[in-house]
Amino acid sequence: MTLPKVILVDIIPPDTTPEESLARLNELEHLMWTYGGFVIIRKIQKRQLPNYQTYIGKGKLEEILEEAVEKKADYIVINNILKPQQIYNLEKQVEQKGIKVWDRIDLILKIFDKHATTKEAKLQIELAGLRHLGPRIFKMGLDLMRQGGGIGTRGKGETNIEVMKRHIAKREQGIKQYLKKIEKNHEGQRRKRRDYGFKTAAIVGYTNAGKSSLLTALTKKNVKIKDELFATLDSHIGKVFLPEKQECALLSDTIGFIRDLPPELIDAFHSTLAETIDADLILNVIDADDLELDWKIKVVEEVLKKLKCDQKPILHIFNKIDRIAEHRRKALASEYKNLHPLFVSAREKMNLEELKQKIGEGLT
Ligand SMILES: Nc1nc2c(ncn2[C@@H]2O[C@H](COP(=O)(O)OP(=O)(O)OP(=O)(O)O)[C@@H](O)[C@H]2O)c(=O)[nH]1
Ligand SMILES: [Mg+2]
Repeated sequence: MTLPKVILVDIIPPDTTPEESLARLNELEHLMWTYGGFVIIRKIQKRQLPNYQTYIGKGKLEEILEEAVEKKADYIVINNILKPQQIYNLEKQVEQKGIKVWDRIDLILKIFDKHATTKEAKLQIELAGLRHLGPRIFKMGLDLMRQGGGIGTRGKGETNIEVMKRHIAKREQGIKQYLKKIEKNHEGQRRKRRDYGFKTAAIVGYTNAGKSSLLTALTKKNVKIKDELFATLDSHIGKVFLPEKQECALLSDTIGFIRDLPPELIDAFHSTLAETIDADLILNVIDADDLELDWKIKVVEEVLKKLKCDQKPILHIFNKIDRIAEHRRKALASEYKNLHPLFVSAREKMNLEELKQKIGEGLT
């Protein structure tokens, strides 16, 4: 199977540092690779404000479109969150050449779609997709109407849009109802666990930090572990025995976080994230081998705030220490000493006993 050819585009503020702009594009490429695409060109445009109509500035856009046609690209993926109208305007310029235009959310949703295994995850993705695509669908309807021309057919166009709107609203409603039912079910299960006296700790962190690996290492629960972004989309729960306390606690693993996570996605994944929202303790897993961990820690903090989890007790776990040298570990320990970092390796099972002890202390 030949992979689709992709052009990556990132529009960044002029004061972005070279390191940061490289990191942004690398992450986008990792996302693209996770989806299954072959990156042929990477483009950056520095701009204070995006172009109102097409997001990308005129000159740069012409250059990109020319190269896209010449190199027979299949996708142009823009690393920003565009207005549906802007994506639509861009797509209009290339659709005849068979080129598709996606923004960052389109790409994330496509990866989610590829990795989703449960009905719950699939429906959550559809819901987020409807919200993200919705206006784009209306816009398509409007265009059809305009092509129809004269006043005589306008009424028909309007009706089409009305029909489309109603259809989408009904589907959205149906999904929300179904998800609510699932959430009630989960709630019931959590109540039961609480009644049995189980405390819960929720593993969170940037995507690919090693959350599922940590759950597996601590509980022997088998969760998909992959060097891909968003390998996990559902929540998984395992039991961990805490020797000091001579009792078990429950650990949950769930979907990872990422920069620019749109609020509608967090909303749509409410029932999956409920396990985190409800936990007694948060285990924040950080990839110690990641040179960009600083802003990733901030992203995770922001999402925790959005989930109203930032006031819960949090353990900061620096994972993958088998991959870093002693001097980096020392540097991290001093740089992040206010977070009281705990250094572990989920893969090599290093320092897990100490971690269990801290979990025990955090749960009292
Ligand atoms: N060297 C090393 N690699 C690790 C460690 N923990 C996880 N990894 C690797 O990091 C990658 C991501 O691991 P996962 O456990 O799937 O990460 P995750 O945070 O659950 O990722 P998502 O579910 O995709 O958000 C995999 O290739 C793991 O093998 C570790 O302690 N050391
Ligand atoms: Mg995972």
